[in-house]
Parts: sequence; C-alpha cells; structure tokens
Amino acid sequence: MKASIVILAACALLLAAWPAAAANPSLKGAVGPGETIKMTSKPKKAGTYKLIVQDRSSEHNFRLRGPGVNVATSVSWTGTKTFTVKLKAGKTYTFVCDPHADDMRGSFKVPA
Ligand SMILES: [Cu+2]
Repeated sequence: MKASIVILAACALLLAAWPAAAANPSLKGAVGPGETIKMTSKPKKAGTYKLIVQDRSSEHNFRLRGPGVNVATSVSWTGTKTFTVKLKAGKTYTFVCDPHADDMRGSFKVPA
C-alpha cells in the first residue's frame, strides 16, 4: 500500500515536469516596418524550434525555407505568428521577404 503511494507520487512528479522538458526552444524573426528582415536569434544545434515571427508591414512578408521547412506570413498581413520548424544539422536556411527577395534576405547554417 505504502509503495503504491510512492509510485503514484513519482508519476505525478514526472507528469508535472514533462511540459517543461518538451517545450521547444524559440527563435525570433522580424520583418518591417521598413525594408528590413532579420532573425534576432539563430539555432545553435539541430532540432525542433518555435519560430516567432513579427510581421510589422503590410508590404513585406517573412518566409523561412530550407530542407524540410517552408513557412511564411502573407504580404498584406501584420502581426505575430508562431511556427514549429524542424531544422537539420549542417543545413542552410534562408529567410526572405518574397516580393523583395533580392534585397530582403538572410540565411543561417545549423551547426553540424
Ligand atoms: Cu519586402
């Protein structure tokens, strides 16, 4: 009887700790209000990330693309949007504003 209470308590502790362990690290990207696009944080290793994008302009959008990833806000839309992206080791990912892809772009490489 006493042992089963200990086991129950241990399970409850494990469940309580689970959400924190499962939370994905976040990356931040932003576009606008002018002709600027940037990522203020970049991944230090491969894995699943929460990409938080601030789209501050109705003339620009934010797209992140690369192996296994292609997520974007729409050009006319503004606001903050969160995507879940899985980034692969040793691969290069590009962030870009679609209508101004020649000027408004950047990239990062995930460490191998
Ligand atoms: Cu643009």
